[in-house]
Amino acid sequence: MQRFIHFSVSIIFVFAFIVTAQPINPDGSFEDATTGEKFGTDIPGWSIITGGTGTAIFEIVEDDVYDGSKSLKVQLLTLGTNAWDIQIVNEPFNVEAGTEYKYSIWARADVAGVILNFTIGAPDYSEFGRLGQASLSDQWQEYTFNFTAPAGASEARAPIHLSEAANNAYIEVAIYLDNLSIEEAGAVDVEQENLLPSKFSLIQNYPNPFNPTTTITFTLPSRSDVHLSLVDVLGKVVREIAVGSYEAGLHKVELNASDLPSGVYFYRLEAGGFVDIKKLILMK
Ligand SMILES: [Ca+2]
Repeated sequence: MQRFIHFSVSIIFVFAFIVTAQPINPDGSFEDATTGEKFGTDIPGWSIITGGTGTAIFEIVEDDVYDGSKSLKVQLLTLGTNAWDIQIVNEPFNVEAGTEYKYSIWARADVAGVILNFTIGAPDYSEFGRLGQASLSDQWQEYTFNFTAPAGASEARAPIHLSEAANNAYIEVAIYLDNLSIEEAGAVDVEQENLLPSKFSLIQNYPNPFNPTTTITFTLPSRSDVHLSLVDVLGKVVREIAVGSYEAGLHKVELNASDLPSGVYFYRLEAGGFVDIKKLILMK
C-alpha cells in the first residue's frame, strides 16, 4: 500500500481584535463651529429646531467648556407648548440594527435643576425611544444612557430637548452642552497588540468526522519540540502528523487520511512536557 504523508503547517499570529472607542456621531464637541449666536444649521453636524412659540438663544462659546475650546450655550426664552418645541439635533450617523450603543453627554447650568431630555431616532423623526432625562447640576457632569438600534435601522439622529415644562423656572439661565459622544457599548481604549498563546492547547479537529482531510490546531506559549501523531484504537501509531521544533503561536496542521480505512482514531500531541489526546472519526 502506498503511504501518503501529507501535511502543511502555518503559523498564525493571534491578534486581539480590539475596538478603539471612537464616537460615531458628528462633531459632538462643537469644535468645528465658529463662536457666536447660531440659527438653523449654523453649527456643523447639528440642527437647531424651534417650534410653536418656543424660542431660545443658541450660542457657541469659549469661556465655559468641558472639552476642547468650544461648547454650546443655550438660554431658554419661551418654552412653547411641549417638550419638542426647542431642540438641538445631532445630525444623522450610521448605526447597525441590533447593536448596542453608549450615549454620553456633558452638561451643566448656571442654576441647578434645568431638565434636559435625550432621544435617539431615525432621520424620518420616528424616535427609537426616549433615552433619558437629566436634571442638571451647576458643575459639568456626564450623563450616559445605552440604547440598541432597532431592526431596520441604518441611521440615527440624536435630539436634545430643552423645552420641558419644569424649565419655566429657568428662563434665561445659561445651559452648557459639550462632548456628545455615541459609540458602540463595550468598546475599550486599548492599543491593538500581538498576543501569543499563554498555554499549550490541543484543539478539536475540524471537520470531524472527516473525509479525507481535516485540520488540527494547537497552540504553544514558547518554541517547543512537537510530536503530533495519529493513533488507532489499538494504540498503534499509524501516522506522524507533525514532528519538529515549532515557534510559539497557533499552528494549523492538515491531516490527509486518504490511505487509511474508515474508523475511530486519536491524535496525540506532545510538546514541552504537555501531552493531550483527542478523538477523531474518519468516515469514507
Ligand atoms: Ca467642546
